[in-house]
Amino acid sequence: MNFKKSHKLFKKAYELIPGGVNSPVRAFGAVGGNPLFIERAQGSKIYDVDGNSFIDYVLSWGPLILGHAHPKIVNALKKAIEKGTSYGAPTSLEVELAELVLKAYPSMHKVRMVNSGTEATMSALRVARGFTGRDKIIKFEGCYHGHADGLLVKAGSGATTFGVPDSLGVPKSYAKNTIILPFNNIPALKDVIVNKWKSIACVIVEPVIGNIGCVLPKLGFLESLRKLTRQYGIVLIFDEVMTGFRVSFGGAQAYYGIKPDMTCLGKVIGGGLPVGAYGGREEIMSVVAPVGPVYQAGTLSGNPLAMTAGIETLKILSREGTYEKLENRMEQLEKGLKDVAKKAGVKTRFYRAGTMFCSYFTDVDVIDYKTSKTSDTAKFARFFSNMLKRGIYIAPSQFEAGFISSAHTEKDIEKTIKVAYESFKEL
Ligand code: KE4
Repeated sequence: MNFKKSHKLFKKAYELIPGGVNSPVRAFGAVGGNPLFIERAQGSKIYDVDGNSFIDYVLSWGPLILGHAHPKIVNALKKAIEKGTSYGAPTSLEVELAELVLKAYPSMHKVRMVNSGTEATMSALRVARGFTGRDKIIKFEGCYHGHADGLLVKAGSGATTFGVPDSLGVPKSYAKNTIILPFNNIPALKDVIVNKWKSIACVIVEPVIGNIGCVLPKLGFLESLRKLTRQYGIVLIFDEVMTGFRVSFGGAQAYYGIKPDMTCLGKVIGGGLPVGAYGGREEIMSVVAPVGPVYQAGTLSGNPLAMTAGIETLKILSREGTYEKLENRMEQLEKGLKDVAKKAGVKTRFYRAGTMFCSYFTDVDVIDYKTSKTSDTAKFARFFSNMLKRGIYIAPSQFEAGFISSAHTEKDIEKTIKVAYESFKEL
């Protein structure tokens, strides 16, 4: 494979854009080499500017659960765009998507559309603080909730990849209101809540952590989290920007049977266009402007194109059989990857929730940020490039989740498993 045009473009981009990318993890910093510049994508495949094709397991970091350029979404967008792109006024599309989301997430009585996952979580925190009158928040080490200042305190996404868990530029005054706890550790959580509950507005959590790879909640962890937060009047926020419609149609909350007070969504509900959303119980959402005193706004929030893509996506996802097909493909991939790693004599730990997954190069059970760091990232980097040169595009960082779509065929998975075997052997 040659990547000449990508390299040329990267050189130019590097002069114009910080690191040559519009989001850090895309720079291949964790795996070495230069990022590929993508020309187009279709179904399970992406095609770079040098004409190379890859089976894609990044899927724009989760949104494209139906694969790239799904014909129904493309056609719906073509019709929508002829009616204009944004009005800054309410439309029936916002009502339709809100209805679809609230039906799938009954823990929410009201939902507000925004333009990214970051906006969703940032707004949810402000609402929780406004509702409780308390200032502190609890998050878990390794969880990434977007780049709002108070959340970039031991973030788990790009920051972990670059080994800089805190971000410069976050005022100490913000960080002091953020309490960081280890995931899956109830005693630590209980200790903080029992002693500090009067100042704690909310706990925000990725119910399955997708930003240090894929880390599952231990049995009872989410239940204890729910019980403790309810007991002390602390708002429980499930950040389902990644897990929403991915772990199951109803997200991790349906999968694990937990009812949070608020939920943040993004990615899948935009069908590949910029969307985020936050919502929750009636009484909590009643503090949101213009009804209540907590302000939040957005020029393009609920814009007709993003709503159209989201509506089409959720309609197709809600169809009988869609999740069974996704599950079958995921099982095939999981079994295959585990088998060939073993056959090649490479120690890995594989985790998945619904159709998000991660394979760590470690023989330690990965249950939190600390144990995720036992993975051999140099080995991961070699595995990444072995897969890439054979036409398989996985996340360019050990500390990211992989995703499949309903466009991934049995043959795609067979090819992926075969290439993974060669890539493991070549390590
Ligand atoms: P955005 O602001 O990137 O739309 O969403 C932030 C966010 C919030 N919550 C969770 C659980 C998330 O995973 C994310 C964003 N995920 C990363 C992937 N690790 C986006 C990829 C990137 O930053 O380029």
